[in-house]
Parts: sequence; structure tokens; C-alpha cells
Amino acid sequence: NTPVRDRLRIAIQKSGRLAEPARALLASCGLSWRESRDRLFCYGESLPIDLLLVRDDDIPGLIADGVCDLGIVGRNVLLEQDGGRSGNGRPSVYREWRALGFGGCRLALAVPDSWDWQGPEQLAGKRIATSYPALLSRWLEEQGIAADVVLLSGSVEIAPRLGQAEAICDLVSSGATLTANQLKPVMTLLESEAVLAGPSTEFDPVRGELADLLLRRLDGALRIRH
Ligand code: PRT
Ligand code: ZN
Repeated sequence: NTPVRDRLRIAIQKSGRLAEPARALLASCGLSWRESRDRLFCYGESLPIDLLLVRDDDIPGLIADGVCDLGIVGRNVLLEQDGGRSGNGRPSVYREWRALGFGGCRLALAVPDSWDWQGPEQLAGKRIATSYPALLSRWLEEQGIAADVVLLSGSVEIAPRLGQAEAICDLVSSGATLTANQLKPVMTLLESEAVLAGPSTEFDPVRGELADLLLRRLDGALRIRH
């Protein structure tokens, strides 16, 4: 029984790679905000559309719990947490509404430069370090490979040198981080970019109308950009 809200609330990253481009995109849709002192909540001025500034990892959960209506987050984060949910037998509560064309990267499997890469079967019995256990486990399962998934929250690329794992599965954009750590990408598990995420169910009429208006403006803004 979520109380009826007559304003739309969008969660975006507070700081980090997606923070500025997300705000800029929403501003190009004609949204403006009154800055609050704690800089966690921005009250919408031009339209009743407010922003909540959070860690990107919190965004899917905020949508799932109905605290926020929409969110701008990497597809990698959305699908990883969705994978976690379906793993728990819970149905998917959010979905990707639009791909936004920034924050592009890929979730890749990388192995030491010295490996003579033959294919995924080479990973059998190996340890693979990652911050994306659900996406990696699903992929391994699809490949029919039994490997150990080593969960690390950061600095995944140094795991092979530390002897924590033989291979890694991490986000790659330029590839410079892999190269600096004597690793090479051998498989792409997911092509990612920032997306507008929303619930898989419909809004009530008031927020539904606001969401429709936002989507129309967003589609216009995305068309101009591409
Ligand atoms: O504080 P908060 O939790 O909100 O931020 P965060 O540190 O978790 O996220 P942030 O800001 O680093 O990334 C947010 C989103 O940007 C990610 O979820 C991706 O969707 C997207 N993105 C795009 C990237 C990259 N490119 C990227 N290159 N996220 C991370 N990286 C990292 C990667 O993990 C690796 O360590 O950059 C390094 C590799 O970069 P290259 O250029 O050397 O290949
Ligand atoms: Zn994060």
C-alpha cells in the first residue's frame, strides 16, 4: 500500500560517471530543480519531477520498493541485480525503458596476457574474480562450465596478480586498465550503457501522465543527439 504521490521521483547517481550526463539529459528535457542543502533531494521546479541523488547500486532497489518511480543506471547494474532477484525466485519488478547513449562499456572476461586463449572451456576449474556474480554465474551456466566465482567489490583487475583468481570479469571501456594489469579481454558478456529504468507495472494515472510527458521529451532529446 504505497501512498499516492502526485509527483514523479527519479533516482540518479550522486557522483560518478553517470551523475553529470544524467542531469544534463534531464535538463535538456526541460526539467529544472531547486537545490536542497543536503544535495540528496532536488525539488522539481519546472515540472513536478524530483531527483534523488544516490549510489548507483541502490537505484534498482529504490525502484523495486517504489521509493523512486524511475532511475538512470548502467544496464550492468540493473541486470546484475535483476539476476540476483530471479536467482531468489522473485519476479523482475523493473525493466529498461530507454537506452540513453552514454556511459558505454562492456562486461568482459579477461585473462592474463600470457594465456593462449582457446575458448571458454579453458576456464573450467579456475577462479574468476568479479563484482558481477549473477551475470558471470549465469554466463558460466549457459556455457556449461564449472568455475569458482570470487566476489570482489573493487580492484578486480589486480586479483590475478595477488593470486586470488586466474581470470576476471569486469567492466571495460578503453581497455587501458586491463593492459596496465597484463590482462586481455577474451569474451564480452554484456554490452552496457546508461539506461532509464522503470517498473514493469503501470503507474497510477497522475504519475503515468508525468512519465509519458517525460518519455516524449526524452525521445525528442535522444533524437537530436544521435
Ligand atoms: O559511488 P557509486 O556506487 O554511485 O559509483 P560506482 O563507483 O559504483 O560507479 P562508477 O561511477 O564508476 O560507474 C557507474 C557506471 O558507469 C557503471 O555502472 C557503468 O555502467 C558505467 N561505466 C562506463 C563504467 C565504465 N565505463 C568503466 N570503465 N564503470 C566502470 N568502469 C571502470 C571499470 O570497472 C574498470 O575499473 O573503469 C575501469 C576500466 O576502464 P578502462 O577505460 O581502463 O577500460
Ligand atoms: Zn556503485
